[in-house]
Amino acid sequence: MKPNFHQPLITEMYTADPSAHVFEGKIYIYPSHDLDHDEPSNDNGDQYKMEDYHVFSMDDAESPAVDHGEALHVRDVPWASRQMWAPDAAYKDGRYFLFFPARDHEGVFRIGVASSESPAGPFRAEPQPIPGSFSIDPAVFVDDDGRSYMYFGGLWGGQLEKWQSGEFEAERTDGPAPDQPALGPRVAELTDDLLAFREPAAEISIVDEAGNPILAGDEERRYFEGPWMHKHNGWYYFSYSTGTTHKLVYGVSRNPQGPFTYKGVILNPVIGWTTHHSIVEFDGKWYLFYHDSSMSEGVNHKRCVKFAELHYNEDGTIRTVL
Ligand code: FUB
Repeated sequence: MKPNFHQPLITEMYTADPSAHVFEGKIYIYPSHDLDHDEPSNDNGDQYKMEDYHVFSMDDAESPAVDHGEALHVRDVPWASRQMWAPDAAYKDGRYFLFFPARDHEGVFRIGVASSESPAGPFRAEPQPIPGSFSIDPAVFVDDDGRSYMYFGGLWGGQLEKWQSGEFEAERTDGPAPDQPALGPRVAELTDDLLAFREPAAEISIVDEAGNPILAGDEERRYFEGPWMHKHNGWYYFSYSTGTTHKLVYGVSRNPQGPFTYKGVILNPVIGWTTHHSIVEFDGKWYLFYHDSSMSEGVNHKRCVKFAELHYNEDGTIRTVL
């Protein structure tokens, strides 16, 4: 059946955090696979108990999303113990790579890589997480010049606050004071084989039009989780979720590592607490892939992937998706 904008694309299971890419002439979607359970929720995100990934593809924007089956399971990742959260994928030199966060055997979120000859998987995981990786929500961007970058990081259950000193502090939950610059997402350039960071990850700065850092208390604009990078007319668009205010917003820069100047809202709050997205160009049109919790009538950890067309204004700003 032809999919409709803002309607669940995948109805046979709960899915979230869709990372969409065009591979081999099709739209491939790499979502989280939400488990259907009714256990209680908390601010640490323990209800997001995901164990595996399925990959989906659409022949074009008018075709249904086809499930290619289980692409990777936590039991096949030696270093991971639980919570296979929001993944992303990339293509380089004839191989496809799946990047995913999970808790290691000490309960610390790390980011792993798995690879395959096919965009649909199955993917074979590296035995160790990426050295120097931490927190959640990897998004990998391969630039026109062949250089690749991973963006990542998430507050609260995503553990970013625990890394403020550069070391993991298990008990630390406080972020910067409201009048201080917000905690930034991280970026690291990847090695040519996409299996490692070239250098330690750096903190990204997001600033307002006057060049002042967005403050931790500015919950309408500060970074929370779910980064995505895309390029349009020579500008780098860094988009993300504001978490507690449930928006998808973005900033732009001439440099893939920022600083990014805050520009506006891509999507207003949807049904459910989390909001997480990707942006992809297919056949000359741009699409926003996102999720909400409408299919479960509002259960935060039972989400469904949706998509809609995305439009730019003449000045390059993004029109809020309605
Ligand atoms: O799916 C689990 C977590 O919820 C993701 O990592 C976050 O971005 C949020 O969508």
